[in-house]
Amino acid sequence: MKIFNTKRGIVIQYENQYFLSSETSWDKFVNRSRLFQQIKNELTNLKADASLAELTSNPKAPLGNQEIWASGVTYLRSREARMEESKDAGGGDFYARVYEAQRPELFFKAPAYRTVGSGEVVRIRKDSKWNVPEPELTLFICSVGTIEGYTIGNDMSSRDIEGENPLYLPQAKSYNGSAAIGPCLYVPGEPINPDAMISIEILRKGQRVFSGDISINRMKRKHTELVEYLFREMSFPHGTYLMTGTGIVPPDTFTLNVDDEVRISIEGIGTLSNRVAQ
Ligand code: DO4
Ligand code: MG
Repeated sequence: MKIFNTKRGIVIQYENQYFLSSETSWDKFVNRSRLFQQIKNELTNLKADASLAELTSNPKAPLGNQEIWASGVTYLRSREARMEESKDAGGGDFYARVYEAQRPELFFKAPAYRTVGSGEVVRIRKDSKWNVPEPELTLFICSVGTIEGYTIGNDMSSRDIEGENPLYLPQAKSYNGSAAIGPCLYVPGEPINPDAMISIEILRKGQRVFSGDISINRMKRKHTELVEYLFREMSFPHGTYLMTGTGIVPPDTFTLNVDDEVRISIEGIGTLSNRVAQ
């Protein structure tokens, strides 16, 4: 089941049919435990409407008042790339340690008003020369702490700023337009397929300049482990999103340019597509 936040309201796609929910508040609609079963029950009172399909090709971010949090160094590739970029600053060892440590790296990425949806622009900072997208499976966790759905996230990152000093992480990671999620909230009856692939392609003037893919089962940590730490000392009255870290980092010679298009796909969810601006 996929939930789209559209200009006409909340559209549910289930078994190739489309339904408009009578609930108009995104926060109220998504922030429920056993979300799949609850929505499925509600569908029995709704009438399928094929004309709603069109709205799902131009959705808003699947977001109300949820915060976006992120996990770091959960894949070997992220650990390697970050050790390399920060070695001159003497920060490399921290990434190796956090990869092995019991406590994961969790950081605040963005409030809703700094987050964009599919079809909108993500930004690179004017004071940075080395920028990459980070394609990440993103969990939706309701306020009681259970994983209820998934979306695709782009954790835009300034590698030169983070590499200069790990203490600059908030500046490398959080700025206007640094987070993208979408195109929908995927709410399956079971946890997502552990072998689902994440893939990314970056287009420049229509030509592919980078592509990569990885299976989500290459992640070192369990989704529930990340959630358990996130919820230890924080409450989320509307539920929250949690990006689970990147397993794909372009080579060190690559940086994003203005007008590049970043397309991130995850099996079962769809494609998050964003143009880059400054
Ligand atoms: O340690 C810094 C951030 C890591 C991150 O964003 C990732 O691994 O995806
Ligand atoms: Mg990341």
